[in-house]
Amino acid sequence: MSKDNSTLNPILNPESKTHTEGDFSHTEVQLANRNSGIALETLRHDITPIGMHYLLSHFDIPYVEDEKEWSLEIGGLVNNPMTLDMEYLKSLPQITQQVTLECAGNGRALIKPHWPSMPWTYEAVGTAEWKGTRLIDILKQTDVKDDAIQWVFSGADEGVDSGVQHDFSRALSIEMTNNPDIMLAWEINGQPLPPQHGFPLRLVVPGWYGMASVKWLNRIEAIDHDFQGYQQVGTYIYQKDKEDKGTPVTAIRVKSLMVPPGKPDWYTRKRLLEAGETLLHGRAWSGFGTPITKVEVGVNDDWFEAEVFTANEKYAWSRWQFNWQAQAGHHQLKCRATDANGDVQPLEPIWDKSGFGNNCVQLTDVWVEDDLSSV
Ligand SMILES: Nc1nc2c(c(=O)[nH]1)N[C@H]1C(S)=C(S)[C@@H](COP(=O)(O)O)O[C@H]1N2
Ligand SMILES: [Mo]
Repeated sequence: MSKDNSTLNPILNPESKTHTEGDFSHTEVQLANRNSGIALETLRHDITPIGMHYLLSHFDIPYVEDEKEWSLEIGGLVNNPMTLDMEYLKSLPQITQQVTLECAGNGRALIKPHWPSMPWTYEAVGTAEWKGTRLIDILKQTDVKDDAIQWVFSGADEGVDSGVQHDFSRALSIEMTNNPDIMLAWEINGQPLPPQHGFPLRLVVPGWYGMASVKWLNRIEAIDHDFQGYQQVGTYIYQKDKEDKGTPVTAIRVKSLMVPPGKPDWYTRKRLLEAGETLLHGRAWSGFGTPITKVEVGVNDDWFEAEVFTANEKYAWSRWQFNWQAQAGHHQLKCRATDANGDVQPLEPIWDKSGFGNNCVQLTDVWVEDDLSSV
């Protein structure tokens, strides 16, 4: 008997996604409620407070009652496979690093017609202070075999995407993992990782978009081929269209954001401001810890250079500020960062198919009144 469509499991046989006209769907709102972004005013904090850092979890957050239950298996093409518990990991030399993490899909909500996925506008970014141990020190103990070319990092969460069942796994080349700044982290901002950030153990790959920093890490495996897991080859690829082989998403692209000035309108988030001197400020960051060399502020069609306060730590965002004489009327404010490689944020988005890596300048609409007390 041939199966008609009504008997096909829609999770394992989904319709392929296409760009969608019109408003965001219920499904996108549902995703947005699970995966919160930062409130832009928290860009004021050098370190984003716990609970205000953005979140992106594809599947369910694993329930781990006690970190004593946890173990990290390291195997595959190694001469010395290991099973490590949290107590052992915490006995290793510790490092603490401030790292700005950004989701590769940040900015995707601006693509038109939109791509059905997590609809971030600007807010999928945050800076945390991670404590843990260097990944490379542990990997060295495994005596990896000569034919291994990649390490695969897997989390305890599993689910389905585009009909493919998998656990969340990502690979890095053996060469990449020689970077001593990649860490296994168990603390954020001085506290144990909360469930949503990967309790009890996660990978932190500084300078890369967030997908590389595998949460709920419980397996590391050395392999002798290019990893074909869904999160490696089925997504996180810059592709013009479905036919394009594309290039993998890796480093964060140079970007800046502004703390929206004045007061918000509750529903639209548009800004109301009184005329006069106004401090415009925000943050700027780039990939692989590349320093920010310039931030410009745009007021309508004019550009001004802002003052940049370079971050104390390599992978943390830098603060910038600019004094603006706000005059009555409607204005569009922008900010645009340049990094030490000479990379500059584009004024218009450079879209790939699903809206990855959109680092185009943020637009902030403000309405300025001479005297707010009289309105
Ligand atoms: N195991 C696992 N790790 C994961 C994810 C996930 O869904 N599962 N999401 C990734 C993505 S896409 C991002 S942007 C970051 C977000 O980290 P955060 O939620 O701690 O901010 O985690 C990454 N690590
Ligand atoms: Mo992400």
